[in-house]
Amino acid sequence: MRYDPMSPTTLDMFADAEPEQQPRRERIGEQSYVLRGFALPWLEQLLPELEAVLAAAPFRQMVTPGGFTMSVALSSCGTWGWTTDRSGYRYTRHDPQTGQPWPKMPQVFFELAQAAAREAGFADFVPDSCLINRYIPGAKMSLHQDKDEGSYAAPIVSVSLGLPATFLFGGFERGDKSQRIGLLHGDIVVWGGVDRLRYHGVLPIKEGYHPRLGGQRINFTFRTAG
Ligand code: MD3
Ligand code: FE
Repeated sequence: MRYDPMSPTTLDMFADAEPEQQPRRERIGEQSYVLRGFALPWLEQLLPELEAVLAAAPFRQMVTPGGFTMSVALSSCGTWGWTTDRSGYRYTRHDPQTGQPWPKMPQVFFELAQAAAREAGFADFVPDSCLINRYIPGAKMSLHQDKDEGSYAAPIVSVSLGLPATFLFGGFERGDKSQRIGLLHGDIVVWGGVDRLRYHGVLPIKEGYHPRLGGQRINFTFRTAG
């Protein structure tokens, strides 16, 4: 850093600090952003609501159409819940395990997703589905596209909690080179527009212990499905 006798000390202090600072908003694609720590101020409101949703619709491991049991356990809230079984992937209004409608999306979930979408340039995001994924160490999600929604006009908002993950952000074909993006507790990723159909996945979660969530990673995926 060049010494500048004309610069006030206070401004110099910020000029020095800036390159060290983790940017709050990282652009990872044309219309994709990581919002570092965005969910942290919301956490103590989110967790009790998460408990209530899971009491009504507990995590369960689902089977893919190919007959494989997913390593990630799932639940949902909102009007539409994503499910899979031997007959295919789809959104349903009812939890197939209880026969009950999926739990209502807590207001604070909706508000967080909408605030994050706005921060990434997507005004008025109205999610009607929140998929809740639980990863224990070793669990992963193979490269895939999210193609089960009625329209691709809306963005997708993903909230990471608990153990860290390495997210794979690929291209438009399975074989395209993918970026590896580290996601920590409280980070939010928003994808939309031209990036909406990019391949993505999650590498196997490493053993660890998170002081607030224990030995797991929980991800909320907000979508407009209906
Ligand atoms: C990139 N879950 O449930 S959403 C999923 O960490 C899923 O559990 C991820 O992928 C997880 O389908 C987080 C990641 C995501 C969603 C949609 C995208 C990434 C995307 C659309 C385009 C590009
Ligand atoms: Fe996905």
